[in-house]
Amino acid sequence: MRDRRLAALLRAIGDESLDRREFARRAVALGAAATTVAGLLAACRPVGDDVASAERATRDAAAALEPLGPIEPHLSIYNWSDYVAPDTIPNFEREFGVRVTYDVYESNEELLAKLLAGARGYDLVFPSSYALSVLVATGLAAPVHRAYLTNWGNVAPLFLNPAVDPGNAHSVPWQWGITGLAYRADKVAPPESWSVLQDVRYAGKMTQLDDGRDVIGSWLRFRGHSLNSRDVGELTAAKADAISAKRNLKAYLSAPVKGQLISGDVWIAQLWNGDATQARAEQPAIEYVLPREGSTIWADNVVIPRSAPHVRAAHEFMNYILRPEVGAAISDFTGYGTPNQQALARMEHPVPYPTAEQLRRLEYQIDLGRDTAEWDQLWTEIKSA
Ligand code: N2P
Repeated sequence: MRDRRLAALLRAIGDESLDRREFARRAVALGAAATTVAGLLAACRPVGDDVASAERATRDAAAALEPLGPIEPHLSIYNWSDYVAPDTIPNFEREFGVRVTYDVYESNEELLAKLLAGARGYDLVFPSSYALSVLVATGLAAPVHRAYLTNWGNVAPLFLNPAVDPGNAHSVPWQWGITGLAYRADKVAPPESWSVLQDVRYAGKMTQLDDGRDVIGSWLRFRGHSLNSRDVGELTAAKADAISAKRNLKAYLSAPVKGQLISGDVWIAQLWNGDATQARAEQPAIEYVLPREGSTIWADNVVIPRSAPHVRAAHEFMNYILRPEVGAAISDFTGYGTPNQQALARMEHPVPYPTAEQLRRLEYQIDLGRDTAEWDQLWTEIKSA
């Protein structure tokens, strides 16, 4: 039934009686996962759509040169958890006279689901590159008025002009990091391979991220494949490996696993490097490794949704975090890498860029387009196995 209704919606986009944003809203309302919706949209790109997005880009480029109104007294931020320094928000509120509402999420899928379902009210969100490309393609990311970013020159050249957002027309780089294994060095030897998650000796003491891209990606890498694979055979093997590891897992748990690593309830956790650094500050026995088969390197970005009510305050915040001392404080607290070259120079614990050897084992996730639905289905099957 749901599939029939989705198919009807898809036909409606095809004959242009429904626009893509309305399609996304209705499909999510029918219970389709956000990533599935993004995949369907990519798959059914109607004739003329490239023209439509080119027209939007031209309109946006012109709009980005227009002056913004005065700063609003509110700002609503929707960010990953534990991804800002404790004083970043209070200092901004005090200096700019803006009251900030701050909500958190744990995955790109959670963010995309909200925005594709038509959530309004957020002024700033923080997608990883592949999720940014979905927001740009669906027209959900607003153009950045660069004239308001007087600190833009602090961004390291490496982070300028990413393929997913040419010219940084809709985004400001935020933090970068990698996905690996955090472990309790007082309990286990350094886990060198993703296969440790299949080791029954640690059953009940291990977790993987609650994130289909990261879980399936780790098992693809384990067999020597790209973590962006669309090959049915490779994906089927990844599913089997994920399910065999799942028998040993305490849970699929993302950033909140830190508490359990600290308490010793969890000994090995698939985790992002900065969150592991944060946990280590409280429990020095927590170490971190990049498994030998390799993993994800990612860059997250600050984006203003097109429906944002406080666009000027959002720009002031973007410019604020580009200050060297503010950027340094954020990365010193989060444990992640900063794309701000002036901030890097001031950090107490700078996160160095991965070595050439590590980079050979690291891959960026890309938007899977029409194959997103296949991945979503696999993740659902793994979670319910
Ligand atoms: C911070 C989350 C890191 C973001 N808790 C992973 N892209």
